[in-house]
Amino acid sequence: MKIDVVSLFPSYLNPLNLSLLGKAQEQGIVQIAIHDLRDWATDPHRNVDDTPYGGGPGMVMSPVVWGEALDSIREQAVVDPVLIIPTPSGQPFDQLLAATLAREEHLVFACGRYEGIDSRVGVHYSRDERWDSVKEVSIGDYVLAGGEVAALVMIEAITRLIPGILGNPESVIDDSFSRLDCLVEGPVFTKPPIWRELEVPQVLRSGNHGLVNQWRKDQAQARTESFRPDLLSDRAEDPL
Ligand code: JCH
Repeated sequence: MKIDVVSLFPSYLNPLNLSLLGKAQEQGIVQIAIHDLRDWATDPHRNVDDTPYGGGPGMVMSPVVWGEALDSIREQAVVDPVLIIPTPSGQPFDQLLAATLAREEHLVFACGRYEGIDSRVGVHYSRDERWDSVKEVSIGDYVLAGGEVAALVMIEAITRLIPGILGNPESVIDDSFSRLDCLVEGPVFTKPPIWRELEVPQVLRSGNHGLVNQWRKDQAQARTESFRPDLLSDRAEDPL
């Protein structure tokens, strides 16, 4: 998978070269390129933003500069890429979207700053047949200072689903939200059996797999009821 990230603060994306993703890049499973948006600014001051039409606080990122950046990335591409624009007003990012995007060959993340990117950028690239699709995506109901951290979150969630990137594919399938029953995971334990007077539940050390599985289901149900009742009501509406 090829991933391009365009940002005014390219060093925000440095974590992409660490750990799991650093290794995946060395192995050639993923190729990540970080681009500085300012490289495509043309005016003498290399500005990338301007005042908002209709008034109001802050600045809006120029569609002219973004157009140059995204066109030039498309020129280098060998397949139609998916354009992902992080924004607090986008489609919610979830495990299903992560799994869908993990099957794509080329993702381009357009990370905005200030009050965001001129809305015509998303409209224009939705109509451009040289792009597979455009997705405006929110990672949650809070406002970040820019799209970089949202892109990091999405890239981590997406790339760990690519076959060969994790040594341990079963742990991926068993995660919260990738399970068909849509419950969060219950608690997990390792040695020692007693730590600071806290004991690992006896059932987990009983060796009875049937009892262990039932206990885990009950724990997952209880945790979901207390922290994520929304998941249980969604499930009731959903025939799956
Ligand atoms: C972003 C901002 C005020 C945006 C600029 C670009 C995504 N889930 C999620 N939270 N926040 C983001 C995100 C993504 C890209 C950008 N900002 C800051 C500030 C806004 O409207 C009043 C919009 C935030």
